[in-house]
Amino acid sequence: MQNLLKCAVINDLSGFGRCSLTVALPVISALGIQACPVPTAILSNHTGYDDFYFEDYSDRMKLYYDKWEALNLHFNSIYTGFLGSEKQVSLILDFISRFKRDDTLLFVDPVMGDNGKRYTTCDENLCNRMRELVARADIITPNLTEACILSDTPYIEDVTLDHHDQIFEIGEKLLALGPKTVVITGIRTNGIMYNFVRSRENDERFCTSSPFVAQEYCGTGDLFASLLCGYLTLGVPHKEALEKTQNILSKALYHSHNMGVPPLDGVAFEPFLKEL
Ligand code: PXL
Repeated sequence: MQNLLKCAVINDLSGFGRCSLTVALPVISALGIQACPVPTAILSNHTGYDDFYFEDYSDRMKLYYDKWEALNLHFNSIYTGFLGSEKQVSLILDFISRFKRDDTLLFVDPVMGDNGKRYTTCDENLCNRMRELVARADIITPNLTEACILSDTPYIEDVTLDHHDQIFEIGEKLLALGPKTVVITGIRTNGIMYNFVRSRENDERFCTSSPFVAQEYCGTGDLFASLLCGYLTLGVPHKEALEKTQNILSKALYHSHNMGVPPLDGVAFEPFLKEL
């Protein structure tokens, strides 16, 4: 009983379009970890579609996790993703003060935007307050858009190899905000996808790479973060966890592309759950 791992997943529930909780829960469960959701918002479908129903869950979250505190729950990891409002930063900091122990991994995916643009639900105040959460994290996994917002750097449109030093500098700025490890994800350069890692742990600074798979899919960042969070919760070291994450992600992307899955519908990861 003692050894069973638990991960609290603070993210939105989007009914259609694989992202956030509909990705995190199956992936983390398939890795043998109990996945415990705290919804931040409920949507009919993610915000990439032309229209969606959106209900902010901020006013209910405390009522929800108060009961968890009464049950004296603690978690081996806390994974935060999409936030429905700025107020949720305070709620998550409160959640951390109640449920994080010294050995709990705090994994923050600062979901704010993509392709140089903020998501429609993410205003400037939310972006600013996201830094408070980032400061507390063991690991953050921004894409380039989010890394630029957090570090107050202009977005780099078409990344070439010449930009790579600049991206490591952005990683340095993000590390200075307080997290222990920064992974800037999904940097496409000349047909290769790179992840840039900068960590206080062993003073690490390295890139991982994998071939770009023909098509970009919504929710790719969520699949990446869910896999990585799961492997790190299991105690897999950074580099190996990233390799395992990238391996499954590439297979799921190839499969989605081959099956003609519409990019908005997200990465079809389901056939690969049994490989985890
Ligand atoms: O995949 C990031 C994400 C998460 N949650 C919601 C989103 C998006 C991206 O569009 O709309 C609701």
